[in-house]
Amino acid sequence: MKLYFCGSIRGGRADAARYRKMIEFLKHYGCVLTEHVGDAALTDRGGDGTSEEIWQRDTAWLRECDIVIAECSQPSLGVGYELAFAEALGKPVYVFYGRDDGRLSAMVAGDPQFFVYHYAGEEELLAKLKTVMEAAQRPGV
Ligand code: 6IA
Repeated sequence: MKLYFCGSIRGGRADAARYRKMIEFLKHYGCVLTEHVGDAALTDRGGDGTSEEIWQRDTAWLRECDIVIAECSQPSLGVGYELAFAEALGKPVYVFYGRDDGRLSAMVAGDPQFFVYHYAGEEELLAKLKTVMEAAQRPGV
């Protein structure tokens, strides 16, 4: 299975360690195309490559992937764009949000095509991620 993980880069790196934990967990289920999103060395300046190169590569990976998993606690224009792009391609999209503040964008929280999961703490996050991935692995899902 090819997984596309979305997390904030230029939107802010406050949750980078959480992305890394999610990516390490997701690697048990397949190939995470966007492993760099959890890279501790990656700052909100966005790393190497021009924006055009990043867009070309990431949209190619979105076309190629089987499933999209996004951590949306830190608002990010790029993640919002990726979610809409994935939806237009008909990809299954799973969104995780770790705050209980009702501030997840209505354009994500209200999209009937997205599967949105709220969680409190890492243990609950990983338990919900496990449920999602086990279901995604079943034939016909
Ligand atoms: O607007 P943001 O930068 O917060 O958008 C973050 C989202 O856009 C992530 O889910 C990524 O998939 C994508 N994205 C943004 N910047 C990059 C990037 N920069 N590389 C890959 N995807 C990106 C350079 C990273 C470097 C390690 C090569």
